[in-house]
Amino acid sequence: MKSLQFTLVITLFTALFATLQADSTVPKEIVSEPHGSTIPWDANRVDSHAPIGVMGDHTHHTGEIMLSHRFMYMDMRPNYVGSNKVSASSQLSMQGSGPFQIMPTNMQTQMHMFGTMYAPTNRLTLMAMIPVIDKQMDHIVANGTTFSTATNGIGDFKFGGLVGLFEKGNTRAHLNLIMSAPTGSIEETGFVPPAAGTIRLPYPMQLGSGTWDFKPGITWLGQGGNLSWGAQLRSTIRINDNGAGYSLGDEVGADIWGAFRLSDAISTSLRLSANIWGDIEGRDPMIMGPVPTSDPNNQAGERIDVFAGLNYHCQNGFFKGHRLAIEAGTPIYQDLNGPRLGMDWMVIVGWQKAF
Ligand SMILES: [Cu+2]
Repeated sequence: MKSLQFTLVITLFTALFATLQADSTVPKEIVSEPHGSTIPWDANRVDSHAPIGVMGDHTHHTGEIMLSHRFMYMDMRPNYVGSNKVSASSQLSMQGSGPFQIMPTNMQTQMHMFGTMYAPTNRLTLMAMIPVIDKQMDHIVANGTTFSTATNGIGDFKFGGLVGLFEKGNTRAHLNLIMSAPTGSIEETGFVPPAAGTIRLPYPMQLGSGTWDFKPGITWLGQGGNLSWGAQLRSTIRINDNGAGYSLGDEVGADIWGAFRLSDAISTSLRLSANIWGDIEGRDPMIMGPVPTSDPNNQAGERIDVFAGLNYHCQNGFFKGHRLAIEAGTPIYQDLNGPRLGMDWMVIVGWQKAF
């Protein structure tokens, strides 16, 4: 299975280089053909950037550099079995009918994502992102006591290219070819009172995947009048097993959004985000315990979130060209291989500036 994925990665990178080769010989006029009366896609519009929660949504013109910083806060609660909410205590052996000695009750994830983009040509935008992550999880024990664990540090470094596919009138599309390097720790430990010691913490508290991951996707964008819209299909393919003996589940996701331009500087947006991810393959022998977060078969799920957002693109003065954006979302559907904590709400704020 892993060698099949490796072949897929090689094939896609070959396709990338073939595209770049072709790029140098295709005149610009053929790449973008203005369509009669249609106004061409405008990269300077406030809503030319997708809602801030979408990554790799836009490309840049030759020579442009962009810096960005996003902050994300996510609150997870309560536990789900399938699409049903269940109380933590109902899953405990002494208080409920469940098999567990420990249950998570809620989790908070904070992430700072620092990013840079650079376009060597109009057809290719390179990008790199490094996250700094802070996680904390509260638990209840079968005897009624509670405790929390926390981890923090850098996550997995992501880098790659966005390759223009076409630009036709007021629509355009690009490929997202992103790799994730295993720079995040998968050996985070914490003091767990029921274990009476410091042990390696369960999978959701680790900071990285530990694997090289390929994240191919495709993004499509359109504009018309004061409206804009877009869609992105994305995936995460774990290429190898990590040093601890497992790989996180593969993922596929899709986003669709629409934005309305209120002025040259401000647009509002609505986004639907659907995600499906698999269980863990293999297991880390250091991660164990009578808690569902330590079970490799207790991780998979699917979820659809709805987000409302605001983009701001400063038009004049000292901060001309700076972009600020915010987006907040909550699930409208989730079905989890639980018991497992579900997402309750999240907010993302971001700053971007191109030079
Ligand atoms: Cu950018």
